[in-house]
Amino acid sequence: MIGDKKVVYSAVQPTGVITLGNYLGALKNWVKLSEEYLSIFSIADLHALTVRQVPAEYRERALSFYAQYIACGLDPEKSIMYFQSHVHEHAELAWILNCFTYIGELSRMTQFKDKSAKHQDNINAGLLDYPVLMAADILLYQADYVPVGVDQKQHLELTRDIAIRFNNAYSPTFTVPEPYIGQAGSKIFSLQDPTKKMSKSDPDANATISIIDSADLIMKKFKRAVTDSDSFVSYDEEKKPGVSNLLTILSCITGKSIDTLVNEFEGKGYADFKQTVGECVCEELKPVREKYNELINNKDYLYSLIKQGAESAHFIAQKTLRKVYKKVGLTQI
Ligand code: ATP
Ligand code: LTN
Repeated sequence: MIGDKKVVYSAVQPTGVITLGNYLGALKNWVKLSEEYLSIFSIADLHALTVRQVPAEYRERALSFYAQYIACGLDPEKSIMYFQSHVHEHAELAWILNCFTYIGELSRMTQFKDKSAKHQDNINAGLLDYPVLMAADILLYQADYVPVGVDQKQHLELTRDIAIRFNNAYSPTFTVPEPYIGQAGSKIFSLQDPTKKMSKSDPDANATISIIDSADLIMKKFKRAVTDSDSFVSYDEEKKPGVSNLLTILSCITGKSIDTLVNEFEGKGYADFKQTVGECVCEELKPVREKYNELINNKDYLYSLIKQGAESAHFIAQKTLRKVYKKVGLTQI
């Protein structure tokens, strides 16, 4: 809470491309929530340094992500939108919270286990500490709700534990946040291996849809999407993960229930089904792509928004950090 307003906070790391999974699992919900709450969204550019980045590309990508946030419907005049690295309080609060987090808790995190298996040559301390920085992001802004995909639920639970631990050790300091996980789009799967989540950094371009892919490319990717050897549309996550994933995507976009969609496709084959899913996704993403193309050519405008976002975020963050420093007994001057 800030004043009498409930706060929504979320972030995405600027890695790979923003996918249909990120859009349906997170960004679409951000837009919805931003109409009702004080909303703060960041580009988690410190987080993504846990994996090696090429500096010049990284800078470009972060800017592109910011433009994509706006293209998805977020309004920088209504929500606070900024880069994590522009608000130094994130790193500072993370340090304090490190002293309230146990190594055992961090080493149990699924994302840590997955990422360390994937980057065996670079299992750095940042990878382990990642959820503490995420807790700092959220707690700095006294967030009530954190809209994320289901894969981030575990990090949210840890954030809550850290907040409660700190509040109990001193006095109520942090709002204890709740995850906001939209039902249908909480997990969208890869188009090539529907047992794996659709991931921003998947090296197989056919496995993901970028939210700024051209219509042609989107149609091609859906045509190539892995299904199964049956020829009827029905929902069964275990036996028909590919078809079920396409049904989820279609349901998220059209707002129709899975049952309604299954009825609509009765007697129709996979070719028709994939064509419809592809067309619906193209239709949904057309305005996003158009708005993005307009924005990305106006860099001065984007930088002015980013600066304004950093100032607004900093104003809130420094208040919380000052309170925390005082509570733990650091000398105030
Ligand atoms: P990476 O592959 O680089 O780890 P990612 O695709 O998992 O990235 P994140 O930056 O970790 O993306 O996530 C951004 C937001 O999108 C988070 O809220 C996350 O929960 C959500 N999200 C990511 N992938 C999916 C998915 N496949 N389905 C639904 N939501 C998703
Ligand atoms: N860890 C998240 C990205 C992220 C985030 C956050 C999400 C960083 N800070 C704060 C919500 C709130 C991820 O990997 N998807």
